[in-house]
Amino acid sequence: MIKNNQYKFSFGPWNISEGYDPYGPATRPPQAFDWKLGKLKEIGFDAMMFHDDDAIPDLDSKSPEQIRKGAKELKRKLDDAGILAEIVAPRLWFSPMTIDGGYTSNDPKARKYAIERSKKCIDIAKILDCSLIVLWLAREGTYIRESKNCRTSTDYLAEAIDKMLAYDKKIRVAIEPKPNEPMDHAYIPTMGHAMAIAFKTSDPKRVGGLVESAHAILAGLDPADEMEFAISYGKLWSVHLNDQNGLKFDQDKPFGSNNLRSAFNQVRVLERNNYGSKGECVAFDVHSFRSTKEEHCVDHLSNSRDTFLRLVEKVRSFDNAKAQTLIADRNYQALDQMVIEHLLGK
Ligand code: XLS
Ligand code: MG
Repeated sequence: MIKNNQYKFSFGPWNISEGYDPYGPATRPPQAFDWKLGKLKEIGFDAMMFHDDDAIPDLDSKSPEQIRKGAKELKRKLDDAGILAEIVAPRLWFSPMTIDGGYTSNDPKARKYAIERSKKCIDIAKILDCSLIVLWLAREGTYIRESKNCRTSTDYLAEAIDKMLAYDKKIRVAIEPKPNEPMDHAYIPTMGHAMAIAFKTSDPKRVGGLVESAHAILAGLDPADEMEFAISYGKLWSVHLNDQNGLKFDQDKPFGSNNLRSAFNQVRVLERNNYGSKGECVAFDVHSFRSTKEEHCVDHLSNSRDTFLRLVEKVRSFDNAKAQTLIADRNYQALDQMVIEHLLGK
């Protein structure tokens, strides 16, 4: 394990997964939550991310009292392990109520469900001492563009966020944009959309973004630029580092697995903007390859962390003065080669 005393690392229970895909069953046995929490600590992570129902399974069938009790038990477990809860995200894409979307469903009952569920998510976050609510807007879009109206949907989204902000004055909402999958067309596909909708809400200061590398790549964008764009608004509140081989299904490959230079540039952006200095975590939203054996089922996480820390060293040892001279001389040819040689380690 590489030593680290600057960054706080995080992952979610779903990142230790069983290997099923739409074409075949699981290839590894499920691991219990306590086992995952133990591993998280063992491999040098500091925080855990949660969906509301990772924290409280079968959330929809539980009473407020059961939810409170479950969240308190979880908080005790996290405290005993010395682990923070980084984010809580409402999982709005599993329920039969959200088949046509949550906040943007055409059915008012479904929209109401989505808000109620988001409030439960906030209740859980509060008990976990976590103020960051993440919205990955999975089904807020459609397969059939004529079925929904972008203007109405944008209003619905801003109204839903407003209701969350009003429900608890301490929370902040970070939108995790993704252009597609599960939907054909998703609303809020990029960080630009996320920043714009923040300014449509009643309290823009409390609405920001989370960049997932793979989602930016799926939108045909550069993850490092998506991050620094949000940073320029003071709104990059988390990152989901991973990798993605072009325009395919969401692959969630280990960080740097596909494009080391892009990974270097993502770390470079985080480093030069002091990311983490306000408590932001570096989260890895990565999955094991389906072929991974049980005994290697957390290696994608520890490898991503190691790659990140190795790249921090690469960023710090990059000769910025020399790069500036080449930039002043418009010698981008030499700059390009300089980056390649630096990454190759000569
Ligand atoms: C899916 C998302 C999801 C979020 C959390 O594509 O990355 O895992 O990060 O809801
Ligand atoms: Mg993610």
